[in-house]
Amino acid sequence: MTEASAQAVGEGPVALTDGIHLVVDALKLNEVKTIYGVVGIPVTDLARLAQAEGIRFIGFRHESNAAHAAAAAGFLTGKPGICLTVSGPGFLNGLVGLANATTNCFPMVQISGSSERHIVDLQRGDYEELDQLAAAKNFAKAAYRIHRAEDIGRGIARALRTAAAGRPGGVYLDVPAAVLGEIIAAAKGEESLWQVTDLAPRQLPAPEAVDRAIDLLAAAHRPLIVLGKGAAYARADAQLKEFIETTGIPYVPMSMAKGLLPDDHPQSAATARSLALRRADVVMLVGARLNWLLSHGDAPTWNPDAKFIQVDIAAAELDSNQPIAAPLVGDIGSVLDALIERGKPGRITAPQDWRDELKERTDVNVAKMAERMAAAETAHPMKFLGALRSIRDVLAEHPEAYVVNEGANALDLTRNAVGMRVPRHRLDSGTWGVMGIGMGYAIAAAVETGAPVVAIEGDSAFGFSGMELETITRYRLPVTTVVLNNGGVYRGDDPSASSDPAPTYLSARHDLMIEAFGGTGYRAATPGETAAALRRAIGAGRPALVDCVIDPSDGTESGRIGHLNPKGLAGNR
Ligand SMILES: Cc1ncc(C[n+]2csc(CCOP(=O)(O)OP(=O)(O)O)c2C)c(N)n1
Ligand SMILES: [Mg+2]
Repeated sequence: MTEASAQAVGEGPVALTDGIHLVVDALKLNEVKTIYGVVGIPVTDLARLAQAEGIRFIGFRHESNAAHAAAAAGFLTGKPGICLTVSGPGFLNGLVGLANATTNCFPMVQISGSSERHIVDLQRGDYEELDQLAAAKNFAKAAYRIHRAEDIGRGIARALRTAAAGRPGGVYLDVPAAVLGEIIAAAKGEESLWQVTDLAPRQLPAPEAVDRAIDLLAAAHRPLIVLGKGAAYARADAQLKEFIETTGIPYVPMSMAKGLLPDDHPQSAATARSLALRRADVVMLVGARLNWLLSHGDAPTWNPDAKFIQVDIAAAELDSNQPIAAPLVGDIGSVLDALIERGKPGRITAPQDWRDELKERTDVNVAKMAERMAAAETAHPMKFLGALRSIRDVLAEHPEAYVVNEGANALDLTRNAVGMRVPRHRLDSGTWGVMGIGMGYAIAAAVETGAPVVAIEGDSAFGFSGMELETITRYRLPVTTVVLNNGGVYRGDDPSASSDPAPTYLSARHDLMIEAFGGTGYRAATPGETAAALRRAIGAGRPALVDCVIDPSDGTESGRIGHLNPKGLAGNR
């Protein structure tokens, strides 16, 4: 029970509590360890009390970054990350992170204070007036509002459950200032709280659905498994490895599924991806969606006769783009258990000629990449691949390090160049291709795991959350930011059409930025300097930034997705 002021009512003093205490008590009861947020009216005392009660409060410079951090915490822990925002604009700033979490299926709850309902709803012009619940509904998995202090326990339970169960996502929880300030009897308050049991219950697939999928895989000439970040989130690492290795089926990991099996695994077809997608006749999607990242399952990226098996917790995902010949609805761990069990003894074996075909292409592509990287080694000014070769080598000494990655070329090239060996150690722009996740994700990875974090950032991408370098240094987090600084969005040498800089041009000494906050800045102009700086920075375990000076002419418009730019009269740019 919360220690609240006592008040004489009737026979004797009655212990009291208020909305702020009840929110903190409910979060503690549900084992929330950290809140990511920005304080102000009406949530400052809430943050203070949470901290006093042993919940870590990480105070950010901008709510967007706090919300991204909560989302990453959700992905990394499997429990909803919590973001706290103030009313109106603070709430709106957080909404990008909430929407991004929902798009990526990360569990998080954005708890926001809000203004007086009787003023907001008549639009009388309150401080930070906004109909937040109505706004959030469009961008969240669900949105709820608490109207009475006695409903705080229910509201938090409902939000946590909705965020984590089934397909995870971002949930909005509106707590008006009046509710935070409402005083009720402490006993009544305590009785109103509960702990959610079995936050994300297992969901087993039907046996006939499992057999249908096994029959398809067993008859396939060129089977392929595609691992999405849902597979990483499912924490079914051992089952995945067993299923893949006993069947011999080649697999392609989506970017955040890298490391589920080590990237140099002999069955990885990551470097023969185009061939694998174009030729596969039976494709099993595991926690991966047929969205734009997989060309919606369409030819010519895919074999038009390919049959799809889809493992997903959300039945509504099936048939969203292509007919799903064998739906496997359930949690990925349970589905894999069933596939392994019912697939015995050896009902599925990937044909050797298909494995050889992919292996041959993989070997060729790996050799090509090694050549390109070696050629970049001596290039001056430094190329992306020159810096990345050094980064790759230093990270190989630290498989425990988390890698955060965003940008265009900085994203595409890092994804291919830097191998991952451990599950759930890579966080990136994800399904939306969003810029601005960098520092928020890095902070969450450091806070939740205590492991070293290396954020590999395009110079434009970094700028979206760059001020959080101060947060990183204030909390002394073991985060090293590497900025691949080619002087702009995509590249830094675009001609300008006026006396202003070109729209894509940027200019910054990021190494000096971190120095202003008390961190260590490095400037690296060669692959050797990059390796030395990164090695020292990770070894020191303190906030650092390596500004890598990259040739401004190195970089492709929009990286690998330039074809998505509208052509119009600009024609064949
Ligand atoms: C929130 C958001 N705003 C804008 C964009 C458009 N965008 C895509 S990549 C990118 C930056 C690319 O430049 P940089 O990070 O320097 O990477 P580079 O290609 O130069 O390595 C931008 C602004 C986006 N994806 N997300
Ligand atoms: Mg750039």
